[in-house]
Amino acid sequence: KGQEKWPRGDEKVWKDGLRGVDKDVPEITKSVVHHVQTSLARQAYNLDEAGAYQATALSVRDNLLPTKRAYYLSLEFLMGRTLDNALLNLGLKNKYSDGTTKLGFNLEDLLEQERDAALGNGGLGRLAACYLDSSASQELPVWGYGLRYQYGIFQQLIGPDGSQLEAPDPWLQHDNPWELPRADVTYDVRFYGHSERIDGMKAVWSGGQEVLAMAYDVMIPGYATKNTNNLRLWESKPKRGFDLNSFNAGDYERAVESSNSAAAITSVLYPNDHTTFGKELRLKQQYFWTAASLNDILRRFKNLDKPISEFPEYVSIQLNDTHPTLAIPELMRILVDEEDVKWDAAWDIITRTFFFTNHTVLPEALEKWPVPLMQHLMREHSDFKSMHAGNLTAFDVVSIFLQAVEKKFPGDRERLARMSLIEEGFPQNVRMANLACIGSRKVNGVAELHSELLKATIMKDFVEFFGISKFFNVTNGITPRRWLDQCNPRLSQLISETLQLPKATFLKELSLLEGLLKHVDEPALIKKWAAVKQSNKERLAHYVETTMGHKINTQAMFDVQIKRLHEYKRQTLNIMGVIHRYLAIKAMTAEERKKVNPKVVFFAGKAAPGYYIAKLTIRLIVNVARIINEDPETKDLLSMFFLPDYSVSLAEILIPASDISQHISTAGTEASGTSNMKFCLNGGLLLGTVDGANIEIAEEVGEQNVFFFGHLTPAVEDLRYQHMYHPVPIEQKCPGLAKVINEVASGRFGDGGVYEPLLNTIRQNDYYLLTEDFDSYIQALELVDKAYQDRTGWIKKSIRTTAKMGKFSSDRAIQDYAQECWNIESNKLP
Ligand code: 9GP
Repeated sequence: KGQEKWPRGDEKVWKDGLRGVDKDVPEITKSVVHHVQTSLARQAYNLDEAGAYQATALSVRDNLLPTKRAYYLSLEFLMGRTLDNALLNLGLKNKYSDGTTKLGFNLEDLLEQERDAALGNGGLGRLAACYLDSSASQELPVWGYGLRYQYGIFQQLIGPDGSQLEAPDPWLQHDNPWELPRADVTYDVRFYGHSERIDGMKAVWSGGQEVLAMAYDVMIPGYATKNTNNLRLWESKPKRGFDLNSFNAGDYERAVESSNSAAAITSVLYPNDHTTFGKELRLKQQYFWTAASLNDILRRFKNLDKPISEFPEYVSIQLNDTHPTLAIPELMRILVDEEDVKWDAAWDIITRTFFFTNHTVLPEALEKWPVPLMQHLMREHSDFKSMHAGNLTAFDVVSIFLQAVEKKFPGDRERLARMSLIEEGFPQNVRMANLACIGSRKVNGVAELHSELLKATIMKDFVEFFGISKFFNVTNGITPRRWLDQCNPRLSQLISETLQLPKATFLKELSLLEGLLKHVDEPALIKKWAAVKQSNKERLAHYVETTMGHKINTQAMFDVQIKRLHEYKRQTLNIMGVIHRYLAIKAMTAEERKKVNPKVVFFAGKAAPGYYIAKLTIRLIVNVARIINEDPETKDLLSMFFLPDYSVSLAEILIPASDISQHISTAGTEASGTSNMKFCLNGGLLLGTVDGANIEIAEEVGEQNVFFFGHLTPAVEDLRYQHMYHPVPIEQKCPGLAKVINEVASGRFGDGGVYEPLLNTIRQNDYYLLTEDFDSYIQALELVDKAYQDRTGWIKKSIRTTAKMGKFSSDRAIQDYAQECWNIESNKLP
């Protein structure tokens, strides 16, 4: 613009370098220009030699820095809202608050405008989001890869009869300022078609459907650092607009058919956790995503100009559950068919690159895919026939692996059948957990108990085959930035004042919270701590009043259970407990009622749309709430709310307000749980079974500060056996629960007949052992009431709980992965 002169060199080279689009610009020029622009923030036209030196040096230094990266492949990233988080991580919240106020807007109101990015079902997706925050905050080179679903997890509405209704979540309806569309980053992905072998080993895959994967980048700002990591989400697009021939022939439907089917791949998130249905579109999503991600990872690796055998020195890939397991055969295909790597060498690369995290031992939640479906969709990978020399496909892993097993355990046919990737049947199925295990260098569970169960159950044969050192544990974690500072700013501030530390210090080193223990008996702290909890309860009460029109007694104890609806999580136990309490209060004299501890019970969570029993549980909760909240005799002592449309944002309001929260899964079924950590970090006490991460939380905070009940994991199998073969009528086994069930069946809370299928799961078989744990559950609730009567004692428990939550920071968890698996180090920025 007039005086802007290009001081040196070729103007076009500078301009192309600045735009970074021209493929002809050499990497080195691009890299120097990049540093001029970003690291130095200088203008090209007035760059002097000193500046050019800096930029050149930074560019050279890039080559010295450890370039290894880890990639976190997750089909779900439950990010929630971004604006508040970005402001806090960047340390800009106060400035923006002032700025927007001057412009006549309240920042807090603007934050409410944002729609949650709800690209996940529950704990698994939220864990991935916490891990991205921790990686960026610790300057670890970890990138996420996922899918950019047009529709996230469905919106939950409650119908007039109390049932869950589902509506789409068009979260991209308005512009999304947090993503950068990258039209320059696209890959072709092929489905169906046929493959032909040439010169023995290599195969060429052609025909079928080709779709385009286009990248959208989501920046992940680290906390109190300039470092920003990237989450790359793929969107599917038609490779060609529409079929002109059909269009010209007047067949408009056919003309757009293939472009519609391409766009459909990333249109919607599957709303199931812990269940798979073997749906073709889901498998297509998985292949589309893993193929695009691997292409991208390989392209970046190739820029390093290293031999392919060194791939694992520069790349680690974490498989978040079995969903990305197709990356294993896909990388095999690429290495053998496209990169000319010999089969054995390729397999060696694979088993040094991948790492697998299992998130559940529930058998129904372990993914299996029908062989015919795979063969149909992914021609090139899925020749499942036995090996014949010179014609190996990616899935010939099956036979080669089984030969090795046979060699180690000769004649053990049952073991072979259990360990095979193929489950026999009609149709045959591919067991994804087995494939993920044999293709990965390490396998981990997500809490101590879960990792032990993994080794003792679904991975037992594999432990015996590979040896124990392949298996390890990383207990889950949560980011204290979102789950303390952002959701509970007053508590964060009080902690900062008490410890006399800036927030940034303990939010980055959570074990410093232990310093609170010194102050636990100080009356001033106890008073302030109680005041923070009270204000959070009022914030929740305000939310309920404005959204549901109910007034809440904020002096009552707040008891919260929020999670996906599932029989193993036993929301049913909770609602049966509430009814039991209601009946008990009804039977009391006025004098007795005076001694009752007033309580408000909150539920929130979504049920998978096809999960009938889970949906029935919601209906029961809503209808019981309608009765007891209107009962003039009891409503001041007991009320209950089902808050619709549970989300990350709603959790941010509920968690800081809880006095007690419930994590009451049948022992051995909840792999870890992460909301338990969030509640405890915010000073809410825990009522739970001896399961998942509850156990480690109790180890940290001391058993005197948690309320445990119920049978232990080793007893569960025997009890189930008893139920199956020596059933005892519920009236005999658990009269208290039988009474509650009879009240529901008799229609006290609306048409009892409706709930029969739910009640029968308890009366018959009782797989999740409610009849076994009910009595001790009720006793535990009584202990909670008793402890709550002593308010000062309760607050001290609350402070002690928060103080001991350092272990559960996702910073620790991500360091465990970085050291145990990925072998990456922080790229400290100046
Ligand atoms: O059910 C587990 C939950 O316990 C755990 O906290 C979470 C994150 O590790 O993963 C859940 N698993 C799944 O959603 C499906 O495997």
